[in-house]
Amino acid sequence: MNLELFDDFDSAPAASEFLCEGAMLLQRFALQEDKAILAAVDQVAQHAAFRHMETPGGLRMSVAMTCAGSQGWVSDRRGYRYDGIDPLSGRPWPKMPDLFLEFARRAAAEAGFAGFHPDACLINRYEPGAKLSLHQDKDEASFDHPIVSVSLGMPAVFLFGGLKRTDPAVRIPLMHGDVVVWGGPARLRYHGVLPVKERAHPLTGACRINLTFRKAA
Ligand code: MD6
Ligand code: FE
Repeated sequence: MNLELFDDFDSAPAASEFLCEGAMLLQRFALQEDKAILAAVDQVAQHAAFRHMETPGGLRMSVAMTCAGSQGWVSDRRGYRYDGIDPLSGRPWPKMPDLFLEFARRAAAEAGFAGFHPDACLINRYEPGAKLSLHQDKDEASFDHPIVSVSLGMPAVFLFGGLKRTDPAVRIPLMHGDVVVWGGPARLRYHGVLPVKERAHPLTGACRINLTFRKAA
């Protein structure tokens, strides 16, 4: 085999990997749609700009965020929550693009969660050095629905822990086009992203875009 073929960012074949009961890594599942998804992200960001939210403790998050859908995730001095209104514009968040809905539904089904219909898409933008500390996704009204997470652009190392903060975490490299689906008994596992290293990607430059689809309300 010519290993140089796989030296490139996006040339390895699609594959899926079982992470634990309820969690799957679908490698390069978003590759065919990468440009269309990134174009839709640009559209969303024209109406709801990327911003660095404040944590309840008053720290500026290193990751810049925006949202699409009838619900958006918000963090400020009052805490974390979902809200139908973008606090920056005072208007509803941009509608979820049909492409997003269809893609999230298909990825969830591939991982064994049929009938997923998200109402929130949180879009994270990482510049070199940006990170996400270990956390649980628990602001949603019900944990009966999975989360679908799409990684585009610069690679990152995903930390995947257990149900307690102190449980050991494994390190999972996430490359352009990779999708993680997460639900059932894995839904409340702690996870995070290590500081992203600079390694410019042809489509995004020195940035990583992550979309997470959720059923929030
Ligand atoms: C990220 N992702 O990959 C951040 N949450 O940039 C998340 O926080 C996340 O990837 C729940 C399920 C999958 C995820
Ligand atoms: Fe998360």
